[in-house]
Amino acid sequence: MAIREELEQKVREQGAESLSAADSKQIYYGLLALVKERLEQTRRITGDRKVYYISAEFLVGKLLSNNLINLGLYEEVRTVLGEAGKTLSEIEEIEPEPSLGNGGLGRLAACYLDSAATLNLCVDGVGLLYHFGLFRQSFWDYKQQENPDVWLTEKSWLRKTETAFTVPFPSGDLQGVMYDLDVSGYESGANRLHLFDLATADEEIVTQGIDFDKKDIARNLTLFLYPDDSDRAGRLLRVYQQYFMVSCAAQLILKELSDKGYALRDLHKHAVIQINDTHPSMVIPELIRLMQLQGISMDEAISIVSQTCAYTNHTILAEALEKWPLDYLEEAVPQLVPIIKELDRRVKEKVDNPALAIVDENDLVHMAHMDIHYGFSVNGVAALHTEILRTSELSGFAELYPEKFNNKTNGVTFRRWLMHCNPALSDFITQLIGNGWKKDANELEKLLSFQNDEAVLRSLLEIKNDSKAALKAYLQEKSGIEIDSDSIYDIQIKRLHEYKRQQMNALYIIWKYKQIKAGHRPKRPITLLFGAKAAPAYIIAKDIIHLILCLQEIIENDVDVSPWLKVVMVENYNITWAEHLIPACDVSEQISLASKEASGTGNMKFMLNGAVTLGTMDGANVEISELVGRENIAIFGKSSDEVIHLYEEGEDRYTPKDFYLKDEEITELMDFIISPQLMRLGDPENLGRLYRDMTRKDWFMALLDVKEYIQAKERLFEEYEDRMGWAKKMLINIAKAGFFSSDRATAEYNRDIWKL
Ligand code: 26V
Repeated sequence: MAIREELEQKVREQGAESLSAADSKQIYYGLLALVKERLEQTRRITGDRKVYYISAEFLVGKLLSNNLINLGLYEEVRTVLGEAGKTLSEIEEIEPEPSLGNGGLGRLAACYLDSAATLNLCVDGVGLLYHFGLFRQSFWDYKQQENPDVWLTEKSWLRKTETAFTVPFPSGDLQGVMYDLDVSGYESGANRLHLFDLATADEEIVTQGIDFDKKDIARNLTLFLYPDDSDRAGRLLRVYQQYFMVSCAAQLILKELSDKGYALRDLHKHAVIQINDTHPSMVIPELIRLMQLQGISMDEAISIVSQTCAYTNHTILAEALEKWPLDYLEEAVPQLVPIIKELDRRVKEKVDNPALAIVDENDLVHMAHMDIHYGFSVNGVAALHTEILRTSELSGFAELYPEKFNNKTNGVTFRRWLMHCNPALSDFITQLIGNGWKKDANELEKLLSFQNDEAVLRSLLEIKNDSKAALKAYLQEKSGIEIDSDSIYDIQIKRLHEYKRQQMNALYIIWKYKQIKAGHRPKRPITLLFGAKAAPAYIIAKDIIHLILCLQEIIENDVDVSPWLKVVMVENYNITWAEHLIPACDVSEQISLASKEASGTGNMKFMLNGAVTLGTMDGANVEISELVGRENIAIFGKSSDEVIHLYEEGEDRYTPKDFYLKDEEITELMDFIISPQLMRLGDPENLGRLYRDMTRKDWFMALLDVKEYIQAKERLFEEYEDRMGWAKKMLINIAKAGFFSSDRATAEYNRDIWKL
């Protein structure tokens, strides 16, 4: 049946008279039913060998357009809707965004599932079905508030399956029920994302905001992603959640193996488990435990599991590298403790180096160490990151197991991050170089032949202007905020973390505010856009949000400055916001302290959409700069080597106080944070704490790079005025983005690790 008739029928089932009379809700649910049927008919990717990508996060985003594109229905549906006087974006407004992730780690998992299906690789995801996911952020009194994100609806893309597993806990057994999401590939077959829910989960136990009884695991296990871990009960809950996830995953893997008729001993021949950061690390002892229950010896179980598991490291930040106190594990997962101790004993027998132990002298269990000893592959997520792992953070391991270490520079799916979020640019590219880039992203390089073509460059600028106008309209509708679409859009969107240095960007705002106050107006107005959630217990991160929101307000109400400078922090930043912000961006802020950002993936999405990066030599920025050349990116700040040396120098490595006191300009910027003007508007406790932290500790060295940052930013804004020159930079960035396709990254995982 043609899509038109099929959709007519589906909207009637939703109670509409006809498509043209249907409201957005009826059309959305009609399309949902239609696309779900198509997905069920889509060929299932199968294989004798299969990857299980286990992750605490899968930030899949809204799925309607994504599935329409992949199933080849996008254009037709766009046309049919257009004839009925509707747009796809109106319809998508109805779809709730699944709240199953926090940031880059989860979004990367979603991109890889998309690419694996596209490349016909048999890769299923395994994770948890969080009822309220990551909290919903709102602002009140210039502060972040957290509330449950109610995203699960009666009708959704999820399919409840018959599969359920029993997971043993000291307080009794709990049931995990499997829900599936179909993962379509672009003009290809489909894989699945398996999400386990606790059969007895009870949303009613949530009381105030996101508070609930952390000890009631029989009812709370799958309610929230990353529940507050500022107390012991919260940290134990994280362990319970992780164990619930990996036990369900391990049982699923063994069940599928036996359903296919393979022997348990052949697990490593038929399955690869990709451990996405350390949240799923307990899958290693859990698999060993389950194999032992089926009569396999410890020796053999260890050997098989070690040939099955591969670990991806996504951070070198010490505080993010999970280390669980042994007594937590004894309380939460006592059945794993003897196995973990045995794994540790074998390590200690083999190597006499306390730095490589699984259980350290303080009885902390280093999850990453277990992954490295008992997995066959360890990969970093960008060239620089892997290099730092090899030579510094994990050097002892790299010496012991050089063959295990490999790099897989991250990638993003161009279906979502260009074709879906920026159809005008996508169509324009196709008009210039044909369709081939959609399957082979390297073909984008063909665009380079247009770098001096004035008509092409003008069109690029026009497309950008249209996206900027679209963002202006979207912001107006969503938050009533008015921005100037002729201004430069400078955007920083990512988790809020001190190492990402949103606070340094805030210092720029203060600097620019003072400049304008002193009569130095910019050539063109500047709009600085932010999007970021802070972990609920991360106090300084919340103080930084407070500062930015206060600055937003002060500037808004200052008639001298507001025509020239605008600060907007969007509420509840998520994938949908990113899809609106990224196409409209002129300047992409990637300003982490060098060596701290493992890769970044937003940097890739911005580049692909023709933004110019303002960044440090960190993560994948390094590779971006090598690809586009120094004329097409603005690099500033200390290098990762310099930063690593500073940290090695210990206590007196770097003293922010010196920068603060010795440089008048920095003194002025910092003092503004506690000026009467700010303290009157904001909360003196929050602002005072941030000021003290930044002048005394400044662990991520914002004051070290801030002056160079301001200069580099000003220079870039100057360059923006050469419109043709800028358009050429845009074109070169787009043309060189092909390397950052997740199709390339996934193919490399398969070539070097999965070997499907
Ligand atoms: C760690 C923790 C520690 C406890 C509190 C909650 C929490 C949540 C997430 C994590 C993992 C942090 C690792 C992470 O997200 N890394 C990011 O991975 C991206 C994909 O590889 C990469 O682009 C980013 O640079 C990296 O920060």
